[in-house]
Amino acid sequence: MNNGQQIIRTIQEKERGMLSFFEAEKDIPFSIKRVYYISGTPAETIRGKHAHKTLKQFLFCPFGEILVFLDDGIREWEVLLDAPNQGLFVTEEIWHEMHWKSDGAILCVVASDYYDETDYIRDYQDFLKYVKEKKDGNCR
Ligand code: T46
Repeated sequence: MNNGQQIIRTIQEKERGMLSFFEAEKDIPFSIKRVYYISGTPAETIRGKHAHKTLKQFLFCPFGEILVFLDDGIREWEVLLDAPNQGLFVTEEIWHEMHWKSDGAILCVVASDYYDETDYIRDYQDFLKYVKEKKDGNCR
């Protein structure tokens, strides 16, 4: 099962720590148009709770622990981001919620497009309706 998890290339040195990196086109299967990050978030905070109609994103957590719940309208799964060398692709039409498991965990995101509020589906019932209509449309 492809759950979106991706190892980020990392160089670990005993004394100097870890250097992780990814490169546009080589590691990320979309053009990166935006980078954002979320900081200063207390443990127990839940963010997200939406899906995107077209946006593709790559999430990673270089510090702390964040549990991400994902739902494509048919199946649900979760991915724990708890190491700097772990990333997660969240493609379009995936309901996602991020649960902060540690104080101040940092969520970094690279995205395939600029910020556009009209790309968000923020109501879960609307999301289920949207994916069902898309699926029924594709079956015709
Ligand atoms: C997502 C998850 C992983 C902007 O003005 N520009 C931006 O680039 C972003 C990302 C947000 N905003 C504004 C929109 C809201 O007024 O920042 C405010 C907070 O955004 P939101 O409540 O959507 O934040 P999260 O943490 O629930 O979701 C964010 C991203 O918005 C979303 O695309 O997939 O992180």
